[in-house]
Order: sequence, then structure tokens, then C-alpha cells
Amino acid sequence: MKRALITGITGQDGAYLAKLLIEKGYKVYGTVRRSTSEKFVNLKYLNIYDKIKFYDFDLLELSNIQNVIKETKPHEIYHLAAQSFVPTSFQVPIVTTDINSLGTLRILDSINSINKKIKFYQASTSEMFGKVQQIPQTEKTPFYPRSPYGVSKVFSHWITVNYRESYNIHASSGILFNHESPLRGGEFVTKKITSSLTRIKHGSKEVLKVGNINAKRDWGYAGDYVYAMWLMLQQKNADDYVIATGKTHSVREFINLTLKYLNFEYKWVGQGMNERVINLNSGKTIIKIDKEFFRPAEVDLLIGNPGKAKRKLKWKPNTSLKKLVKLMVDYDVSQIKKTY
Ligand code: NAP
Ligand code: F7E
Repeated sequence: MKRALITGITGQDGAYLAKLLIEKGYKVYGTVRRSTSEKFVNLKYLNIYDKIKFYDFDLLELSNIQNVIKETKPHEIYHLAAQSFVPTSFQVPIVTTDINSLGTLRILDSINSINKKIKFYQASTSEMFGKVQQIPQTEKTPFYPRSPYGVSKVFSHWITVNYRESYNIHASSGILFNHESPLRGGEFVTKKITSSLTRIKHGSKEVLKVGNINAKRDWGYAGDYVYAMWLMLQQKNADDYVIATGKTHSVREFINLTLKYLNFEYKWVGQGMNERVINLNSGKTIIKIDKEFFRPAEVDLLIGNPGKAKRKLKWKPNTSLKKLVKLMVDYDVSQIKKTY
């Protein structure tokens, strides 16, 4: 039986990847940072909580990382844990760097000293492209990160390449573009939009406040993307791959798709910081622009070319943005119905 260790199993990707690996017959071990509040919502939602063995773990603690690897003896490590929210990385850049950059190095160095045969997946990101130097972005596009998060991931990306080339470790880096799902963290823009507009549709008086609605992202579905992670570790040779849909849409377009799916009659009015959305049935403003949600430096446009993954991994995205919106809103509606 193959053993896989997933760091960050309580996050969005950790949950979908754990489900995939369990279905493939793996014994799955998951790392968890202690906290006083409930952490297992995603794993319980996917009905896999009792199939996973959990280990206390923090990327800041080298001996803890080494002990978990020694105890679980994994064939594959999927390193998904990170401080992954870009705005937070501007607030806590040093902690972000320690977790994301040095945390990755701590794992790679542990693999190198404990068992070089362990295969390693690094969760790299399109945020490394930042102020894009080429459209669309490929594995060869130069990086120009625009946040401490992006910079921290450039380090973890290159240290993965370096350990692969220096010590012959099967270490692959997936340069994943934004991917979303019903289990996406609540502060990311897609989930913030679908959950808030769903509540408003069901009677909430709140106003959805957003930042730069003209930013464009290449959004895919997390369920499709974790399959690419697994494929990377099944290849004879480790390598780096862009995982993306090849299509880009603005935050404004994502809002429009959500409003339409929820059957709102609405109108955009005003301009710039005064732009807003009015619900034509109630006459009330339901979406506003708020400067609080703008970033010190923005990534304006991301669009990936997944050609290499298509050719070499035989991977392709299967979920359109419209379908993704449907998946997310349907889940948000089911949560509201469960509450009342
Ligand atoms: P996520 O939902 O934010 O999950 C992050 C996970 O990391 C959580 O389980 C979190 O645990 C854990 N973690 C954070 N700090 C830690 C620490 N110091 N020690 C141990 N665990 C820690 O992220 P995701 O969306 O699933 O993304 C997975 C990975 O892919 C991340 O590395 C992210 O940077 C990267 N990525 C994501 C995307 C995307 O669009 N989703 C795209 C490209 C790359 P807690 O539950 O304790 O917070
Ligand atoms: O922002 C704009 C915001 O926070 C997307 C992480 O998983 O994907 C994610 O990073 C865009 C940005 O994701 C709001 O300015 C407007 O341009 O959903 P996000 P992200 O920053 O792209 C990458 C690939 C990762 O690796 C990261 O870990 O939306 N935006 N208004 C807003 N963003 C947020 N969060 N909230 C708003 O109100």
C-alpha cells in the first residue's frame, strides 16, 4: 500500500487531494497545526475524516518535520501547507517567508537526510509571474512576483529545482494558477462573492465590499488540479508544470456570472471607487468598491498555458468557469438551508 503524507490537509487542496489518494488506495497521513477551533470541516464534508491519520505539525519546527517523516515513512509527500493569502503576506511578510520558503527547505532537507527516494510535490503558484513578462505564462516565463507571498514561493520553487538537480530527489513543482471550489477559504475573492451574494439572495441585508474588480485571473477547479499533482509524482522524471485553463476572466465577470446564476435583476452604476451594483427588485445597493481590499501591489492579469501538462501528463481541465460558479453557489445554498 502506497503511503502519502499531505502537508496542509485541512486546506482546500489538501481535502480534494486526500479524497483522490484514498480512492486510489493510498494510506493517507495529514499534517495539522494545532488550534482551539474546528479544523476538519472540509474533510468531514468529503466523508474522509476517519480514513486519515493526523499528525501535529508546524513548518516552523525542523525536528517536528523530521519526526513526522520518520514515523509515516511516506513514498510521496505533497507539500501544500503555506500561508497562502496574498494580503496577509503584506501584513506578516517575515512569518510568511519563514513558513513558505524555509518551511519548504526544511522538508526538502529532511527528505535528503532521511530518505532520498521519497517523491516530493511543491505547491508553486502563478503569483510568481506577478507583473507578467509574457502572455500567456509558461514554465519558461521569467518570474516577477508582486507580494511577499509571491517572493516566498519563488524561493520555494527554486529550492525544489535545486534539490532535484543537486541530490537527484524526485521533486516536482506544480505552477498552479488560481483554483477554486466549494471548499475555498472564505477570504479569497471567488468564495467571498458566491457566499455573500447567496446570503443576500436569501434575505441578508449585507453589502458585498470588494477591491479591484478589473484584476483578471485564470480560474480553474481544485478537483481537476489535485489530479495534476498526483500525475506529476507518477512520472519517471520529476519536472515543473504550469497547470491552468488557458482562459482569463476579470473579478467583475465572476461577479456577473454569480449574479446571473442566482437570478438577480441588477445594474452596475457609477464609476471608479463609486461603482456599485443595484438590485433592481429592491432598489438597494448590494455590491460596493472598498479601498480596504486593494493591495499595495497588484497582479493585474494572469493566463497560463498548460500545453506541457497536456502533452506530458495527459492532463486537462474539465470544469468551465460557469460550472465552477454553479458548484460554488449550489454548495453555499445547501449550507444556508442546513443552517435554517
Ligand atoms: P489553504 O486552503 O490556505 O491551505 C493552507 C494549508 O496550510 C492549511 O491546511 C493550513 O493549516 C496550512 N498551514 C499554514 N501555515 C502552516 C504552518 N506554519 N505549518 C503547517 N501548516 C500550515 O491553501 P490551498 O488553496 O489549499 O492551497 C494549497 C497550496 O497551494 C498552498 O501552498 C498555496 O500557496 C498553493 N497554491 C494555491 C493556489 C490556489 O489557487 N488555491 C494556487 C497556486 C498555489 P491551518 O488549517 O492551520 O491554517
Ligand atoms: O484575489 C482581487 C484581488 O485573494 C484574486 C491564492 O490561492 O491564487 C490566490 O491568490 C484577485 C486579486 O486570490 C477582492 O486584488 C478584488 O487581484 O482570490 P484572491 P490571489 O491573490 O490571486 C494564487 C494563485 C495563490 O497562489 C494564492 O495562494 O481578486 N480582489 N476584490 C479581491 N481579492 C480578495 N481576496 N478580496 C476582495 O474583496
